[in-house]
Amino acid sequence: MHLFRMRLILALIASVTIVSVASTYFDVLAHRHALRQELENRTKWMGLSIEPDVQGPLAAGDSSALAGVTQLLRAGTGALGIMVYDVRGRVLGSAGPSEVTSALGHGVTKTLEKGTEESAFGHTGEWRWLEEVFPLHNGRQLIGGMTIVVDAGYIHEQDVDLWRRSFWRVLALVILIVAITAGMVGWFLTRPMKRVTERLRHLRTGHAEKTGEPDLSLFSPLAREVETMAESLKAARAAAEAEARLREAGERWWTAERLAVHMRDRAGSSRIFVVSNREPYVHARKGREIVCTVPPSGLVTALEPVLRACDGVWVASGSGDADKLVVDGCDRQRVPPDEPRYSLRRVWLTDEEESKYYDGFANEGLWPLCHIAHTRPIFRAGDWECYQQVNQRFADAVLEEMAESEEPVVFVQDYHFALLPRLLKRARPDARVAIFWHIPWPNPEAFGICPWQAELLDGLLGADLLGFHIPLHCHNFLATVDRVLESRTDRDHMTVSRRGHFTTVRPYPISVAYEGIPNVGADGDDPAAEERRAQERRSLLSESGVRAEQMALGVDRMDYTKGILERLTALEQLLEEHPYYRERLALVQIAAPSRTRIPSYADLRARVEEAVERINWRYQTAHWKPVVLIERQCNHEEVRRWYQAADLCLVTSLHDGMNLVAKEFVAARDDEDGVLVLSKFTGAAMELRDALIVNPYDARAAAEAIRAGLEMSRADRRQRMQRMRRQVMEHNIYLWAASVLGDLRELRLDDAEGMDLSRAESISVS
Ligand code: ADQ
Repeated sequence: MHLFRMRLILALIASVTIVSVASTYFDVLAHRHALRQELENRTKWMGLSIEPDVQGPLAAGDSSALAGVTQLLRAGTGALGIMVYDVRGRVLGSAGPSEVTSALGHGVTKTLEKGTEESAFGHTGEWRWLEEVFPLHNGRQLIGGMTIVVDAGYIHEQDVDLWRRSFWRVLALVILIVAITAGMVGWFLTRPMKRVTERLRHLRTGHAEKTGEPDLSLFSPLAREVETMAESLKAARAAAEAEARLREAGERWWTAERLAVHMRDRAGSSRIFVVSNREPYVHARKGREIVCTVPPSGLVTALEPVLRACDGVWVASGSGDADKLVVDGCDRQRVPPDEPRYSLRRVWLTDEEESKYYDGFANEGLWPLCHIAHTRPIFRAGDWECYQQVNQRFADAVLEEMAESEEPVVFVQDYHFALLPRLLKRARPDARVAIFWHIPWPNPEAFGICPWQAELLDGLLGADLLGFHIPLHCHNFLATVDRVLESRTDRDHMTVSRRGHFTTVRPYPISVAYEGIPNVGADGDDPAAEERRAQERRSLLSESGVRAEQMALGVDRMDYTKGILERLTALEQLLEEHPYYRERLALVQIAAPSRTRIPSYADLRARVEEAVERINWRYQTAHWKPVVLIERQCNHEEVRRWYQAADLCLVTSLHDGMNLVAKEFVAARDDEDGVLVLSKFTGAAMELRDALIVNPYDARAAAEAIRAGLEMSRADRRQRMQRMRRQVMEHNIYLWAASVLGDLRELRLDDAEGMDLSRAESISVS
């Protein structure tokens, strides 16, 4: 850069100098010409005015008179010299310094020969002059000539002066231009280049954090390339580091990259098909534009790397109001929109289907059936009909998509598609089909109230692999099958054999996408981090006009299984029994509106709002109220901010398959602080043993757990959080996906091959 700068500066000096010298040269020439012209004119006037004084004595040939006249005229005009010649060129009168007069005479010969005026500039020694020669006449006859010599030295002096001034001007100009150029080079080139170099060096050395955006507007194509390269390098390095970490950790930890490689290596020629009710990309109209959003869902995080790696197909119901505008003639779209890697096939549901299959059978029937939350399931024959039809429509779509694939792998999601595994296997016995049941499976007595339990079980048993969150749900399922269907269940190996087809039942605890390295072993408090968290808490609470020293947090869909009312009762109990917490503790409940068309959900919302109002009315003061209810869906970043600012997170589900909020809270706590109060009726309670486990039905015990959490020592909080973070990291969502899909690939499909599955049409109920 120095050499470049030196060269640039030298080139600038040379070019500025050449341009300035040339321009000065022409200035001097023009100026000199003007001065000479003016001097010549003046001298001519002078000559004309003194001519009569000389003509008389010259005509008379009176040389002594001429000598006197020339002396007088010289003194009178201020000329340098005056000389008068006769017609033959002899000097008749002369006045002026001898060095000058002796050097004259050339012009007079010409004048006497041609009778013309002549002028010439000359110099000798220190003298510089203009010699103007006039012909002198007597009437028409040429009688001689007169030379007037005037001083022209000032013209030379002005030339020199002009050059001198020009020199200083050029010098000042060069300095100014060089300084400005050097500054501009530094600002626009050297500085950004330095930043780019620094960034590249950081990339090379592995510290690729952004060090502020270098202003590369001058070379934006280069900037884009550098940024793209930086991103790819960062991703590659992260992946390599993750790989190294995994090797180091004896392959205990899973990442998106490892999952993708793992699945690509094992997929062979099989294509992967995922079926879920919710789609991974939603297109919605926003004014004149169509915007694409990814709904917050752990499933997309887990399954997208697999689908990307194997160019799979995701079949889901189109829910966005612009979804139909972006699909092709076969209802397909390549996604992600900005880097298409796999296909999304959309199935369109009518309003009636939405209401009967989704709201009705799935959410008013199966949801309360599987959750022991004391909300009565509602089963309507019309809903069941519709549920079957929609399952068939999804099956048709999946079968169409996998028509060209050999031994396809299908991963079905959740209770919306209990019949799908059977429908798929019947048409494609070579397909490997897994279904994951995201909600609990109750005991056989509870499940037995469903009028179509046998059909549901038969549908599920079409799968080769059936996953639940925890072993208890697997056992409940096997017990239900035992009771309801004619089949052979093996509790030890967790399989069901029915008409020669085996279904393996396994627990796969779902999780979140946490890939960080736990800071185990780090010790001591970080007062700065504590202060930052307190600041964040104050700022978040102040948005609701509340001041409190401690904050408890609940994040849920507004669902009766989540125990929101029980949580409020526990808080009320705490405030009643421990007045100390009045004006000190605030519970922030973020509740995303959910299934709002279903009466039991509308009813729950009204009851929650009523309870919040009651508690607040009872305890609130000028700047404090015990409960802040935020009824909306927040984005991922917002939820994370709340998690990080909270002292305590309350998960009080009455019954929950897993509950991802508990794991999200743990994953968000980089500061290794915060307490988790967790219901014993969640799947998460099996894994997060360091949470304060509570029975949400026992308000007093739950209140005590909240108090214990708020009063827990920093060291205890830290130790518990560290252990929970390690657990979540080692059992993240990538491990979940790898386990389900890995097991599905490993299964032997021996008995399904070539079997006449049409015989399985009629379901035999034991
Ligand atoms: P859900 O019943 O939906 O899932 P959960 O596991 O708690 O329950 O996940 C809820 C998700 O929604 C979390 O990711 C949470 O962050 C998010 N969420 C909740 N309220 C929100 C809000 N107000 N704003 C933004 N996001 C919010 C079902 C089963 C569970 C099982 C999961 C996964 O009922 O038992 O754990 O599937 O299998």
